[in-house]
Amino acid sequence: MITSVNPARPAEIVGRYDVSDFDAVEVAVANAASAQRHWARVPPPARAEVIGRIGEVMRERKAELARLVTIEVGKIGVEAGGDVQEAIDMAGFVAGQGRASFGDVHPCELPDKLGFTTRQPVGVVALITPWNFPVAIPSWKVFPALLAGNGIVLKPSELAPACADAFVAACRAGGVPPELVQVVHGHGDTGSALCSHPVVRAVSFTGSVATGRRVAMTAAETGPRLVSLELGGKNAMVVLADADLDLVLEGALFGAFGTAGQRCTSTSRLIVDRAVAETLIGALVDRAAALAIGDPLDDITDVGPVIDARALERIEGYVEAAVSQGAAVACGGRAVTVDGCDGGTFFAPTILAGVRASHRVAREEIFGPVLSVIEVDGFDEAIEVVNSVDVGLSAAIYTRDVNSALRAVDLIDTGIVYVNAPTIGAEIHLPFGGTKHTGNGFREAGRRGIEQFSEIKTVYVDYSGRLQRAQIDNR
Ligand code: UN1
Repeated sequence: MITSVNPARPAEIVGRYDVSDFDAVEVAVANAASAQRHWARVPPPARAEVIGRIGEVMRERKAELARLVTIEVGKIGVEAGGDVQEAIDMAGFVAGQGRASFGDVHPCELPDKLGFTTRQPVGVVALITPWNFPVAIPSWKVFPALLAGNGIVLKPSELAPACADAFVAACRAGGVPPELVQVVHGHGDTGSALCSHPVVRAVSFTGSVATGRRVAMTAAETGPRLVSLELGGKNAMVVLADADLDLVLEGALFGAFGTAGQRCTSTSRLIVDRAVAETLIGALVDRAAALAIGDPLDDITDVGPVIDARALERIEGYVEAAVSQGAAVACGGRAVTVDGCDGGTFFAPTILAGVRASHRVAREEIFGPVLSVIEVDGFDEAIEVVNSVDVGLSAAIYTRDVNSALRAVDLIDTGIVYVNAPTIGAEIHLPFGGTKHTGNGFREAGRRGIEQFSEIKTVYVDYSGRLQRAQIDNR
């Protein structure tokens, strides 16, 4: 059994779910496979209409879904609404793609011959999603996979099963054939039964680098299969000496402490030119210390809980390690209790000053409201520090100088770069993903979001009525 609880009040149970064992995975895959055979025959514009209707259902249910996001994963109201809105936007975008081109037409080197490409479904896809965007991230995977004509088995995080069930209920209410989208609940064993199932042809995973490696290995050992990975970040915001510091302040607070720092795009390193560091740290500390930590159902709350006690312990461990390596806690740095939220796992927005690029806290993903400030001398050192980690999801540069901004865009090794905006807040019609250990080359969302769920088919049509040999008869 999985018990999902409210992280703000862990005694409050959101739901209980049976763990899907090997047999349950077997049934889910078989059902998805049989429904997929019919779905693959539905023309893409008709599949797209269903996806559009799912978006409408989610719009009608937005408040209800957002509330579930708040009570299951602890997001404050506006951010929970944003999570659901991201899925609604994705439905609209993917629905439009149902009438877009699925391939290209090419001239052929021989007369009376045509070449074109189209896309075919891979079959049954396994989608393994994290708890931190419990509606948005399933939508990034489910909608493109549906448009591509696949059957789906979704394995959500064991920390957000209720949101996944509500997401799938909306899909069915929108008209998805009931068997086509299956959900299995569980931990690593359920995921690995799914990833190694012979009928599952593609696996799409979002989560940590360590789990991503295990998923890829399991899928490869019994594959090959298409595997797409969207893994960790260690996202940096660079502040050059000429930056608009008021803008930096707003961006850093939202990037680092929005969603209690639990986005894979959260700003985790503030790489500041020494010339402005003291002023900036002072202003940041004042503002961070004034953020309201509390029940995410409460409108005045800025920062809700972290997901669970394990996360709290991990975050505390990082702060201790930073201090023992010579950093200073400029604000926060500790767990806090909130009235009316017994056992809630809250951590104060934390700024660590005097962090060096080599410190553990500057290299590993923390996934909590902790911002490490690293001081540098100028542009070159800033870029070197940005690129000194082994992941590359999102980065930001604040400067008023267009030359520095665009040079940074060229030199920063991440999948997403923001200029004068924080590291969070990607829009769904642009590609999302990262370099180095953040991923394996795929991008989610945007026009290419469908690539991980479909195979390109190259077609030659010879209407000459005779055998024509390429590379021979025309030479
Ligand atoms: C994630 O943190 O896993 O760019 C996804 C953003 C959101 C998505 C984040 N639109 O911050």
